[in-house]
Amino acid sequence: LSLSLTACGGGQQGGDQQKQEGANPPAAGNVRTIRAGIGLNDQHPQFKGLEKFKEIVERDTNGSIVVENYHSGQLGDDRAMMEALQLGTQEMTCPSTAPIANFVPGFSVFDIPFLFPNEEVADQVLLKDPVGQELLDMLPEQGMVGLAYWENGFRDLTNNKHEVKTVADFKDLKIRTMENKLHLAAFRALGANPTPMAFSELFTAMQQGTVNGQENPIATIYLQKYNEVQKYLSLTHHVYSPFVLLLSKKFWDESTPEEQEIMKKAAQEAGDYERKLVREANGEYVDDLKAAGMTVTEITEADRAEMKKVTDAVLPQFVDTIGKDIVDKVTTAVENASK
Ligand code: TF8
Repeated sequence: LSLSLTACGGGQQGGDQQKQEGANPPAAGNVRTIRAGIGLNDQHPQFKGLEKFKEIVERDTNGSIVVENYHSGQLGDDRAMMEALQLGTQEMTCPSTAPIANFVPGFSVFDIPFLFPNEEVADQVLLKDPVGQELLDMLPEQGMVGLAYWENGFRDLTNNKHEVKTVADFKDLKIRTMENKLHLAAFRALGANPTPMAFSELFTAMQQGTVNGQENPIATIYLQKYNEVQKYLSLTHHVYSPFVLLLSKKFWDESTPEEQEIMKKAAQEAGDYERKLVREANGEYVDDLKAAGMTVTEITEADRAEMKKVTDAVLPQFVDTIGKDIVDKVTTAVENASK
């Protein structure tokens, strides 16, 4: 019975006319499993957030939905996992918005360098302004449902060649970026030599010198032990990366309205918890990275403004792809939240 229910599921395309409410509610006693996979390791707050999600969902559905969490790319990299969600062969993942932009280009609005001045403004735009939900609403036609924003965080630059303080210092650094066109263009504009690469290949690439550097939030740099292969850390804060907790549309459509409500609420609660853990640990992680021998460089406001000027120049070529409407709504929301 459970097999036939799964096989009859609504299909991954948004165009099908099946009503969500009636779509294949689980038979009594039928347990369905969410396999959730992420690229980061189990020490990262993101994994602890998934554990929280599991706890809430299993409790509130009385075990009709079971959650199995996988870390360190055990189920594949971001792109492979999103494709598996579209096919309905995996149920959940939690990528940064930058790789999601390859599926829904509007999410690239968050790739605009130096868009958010601080975490409070990011929270306001993502969690309170309607544009946050408007972007999530674009996911179902790609076979995915965005349950909530979580936090990867402000991205900082590491490398093993020399200290990076100013725009001039990016020159000749081979930097791994996420698979995202705006990131590539921004680092090229800064004078670096960027190369896109899946996260799972990054550590080895740094170790073997295929790339000189990378950029990720402090928690990732510390918990993935990048200090073992990188000497210099610059607190550039050049991009704020949200995570989105994604569920396959197939699993969503096969859930009852009650289960959908439980998953949505659990995603938000676990996200609040995850955000709190990320923020609490940041300061400590910077100290630990210094103690581990990294040279940590603060960026002056003047140098950051110079970097922004350089990266702003590449934005016009991306406005049409992102959607002018989305760019305007997000920049207005940032302005309002910054007042
Ligand atoms: C990256 C991202 C990653 C996440 C994660 C692996 O650099 O920042 O942390 O997308 O899913 O690839």
